[in-house]
Formats: sequence, structure tokens, C-alpha cells
Amino acid sequence: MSADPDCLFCKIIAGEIPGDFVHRGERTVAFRDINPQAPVHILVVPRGHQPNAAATAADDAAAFADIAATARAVAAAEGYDDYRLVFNTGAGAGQTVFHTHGHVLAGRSMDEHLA
Ligand code: IU
Repeated sequence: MSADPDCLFCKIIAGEIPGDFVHRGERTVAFRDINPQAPVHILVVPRGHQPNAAATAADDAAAFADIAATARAVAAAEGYDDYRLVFNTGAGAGQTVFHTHGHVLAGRSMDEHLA
């Protein structure tokens, strides 16, 4: 599976940088966001390097099913059936780490995340 030696999330997946993992699967991992924006804020990350969700959609659409299933599982493990799954896609949309990841946000009114 491809990895980018300069990618922060590839380094976390490889264990070169510590991550607070809640899931390590065959195709996805999940770890807690270092700067949580909600009581539960977990990043779901495909192991294969793609720069963003648009590239994943174009090149590995099945990865989205894995991300969605992992998001549901990690939210449920935290005790939440209701959660938000967000993909910031491109710098203009606020993306800062250019390895596809979904933000799983739960634990307070999701209205606060609509802006
Ligand atoms: P974004 O969608 O690319 O903006 O999200 C990147 C997230 O990665 C952001 O919420 C950061 O807090 C988070 N993060 C992290 O969890 N660990 C890190 O070492 C770094 C960023 I740098």
C-alpha cells in the first residue's frame, strides 16, 4: 500500500510519530484528533496515501465504504449513534493535512459545526 515519506499521517500510521489510536484495521486506522473540536473527535484515515477525499473518490471509491464503516464503529465504541463525518477537501475548504481523513465528531450539538 502506498505511503508518502513526507506525510504526517503516513508517519502516524507507520508508528514513526505517536498517535492515540482507537482502531487499527486492514484498510483504515482511527486516532484521536490532537486538537479536539468536540468531546469525541476522531480521525478515520485510510492506510493508503491519497491527498484528499476527492482523490480517494476518484482512485479508490471503495475506501469510502471502509471509512464510513470505521466511522460508525468508532462512534459506537464511544457510545454515540449520532455523529458527524466531515471531509475537508482542499486548502480552500480548510484542509491542512493532505492525506485523506474523515473527522468523526460527536458528543455535543452538531449545530455548532454547521458554520
Ligand atoms: P484538516 O481537515 O486537514 O483540517 O484536519 C487535520 C486535523 O489533523 C486537524 O483537526 C488537526 O487537529 C489534526 N492533527 C492531528 O490530529 N495530529 C497532528 O499531529 C496534526 C494535526 I499537525
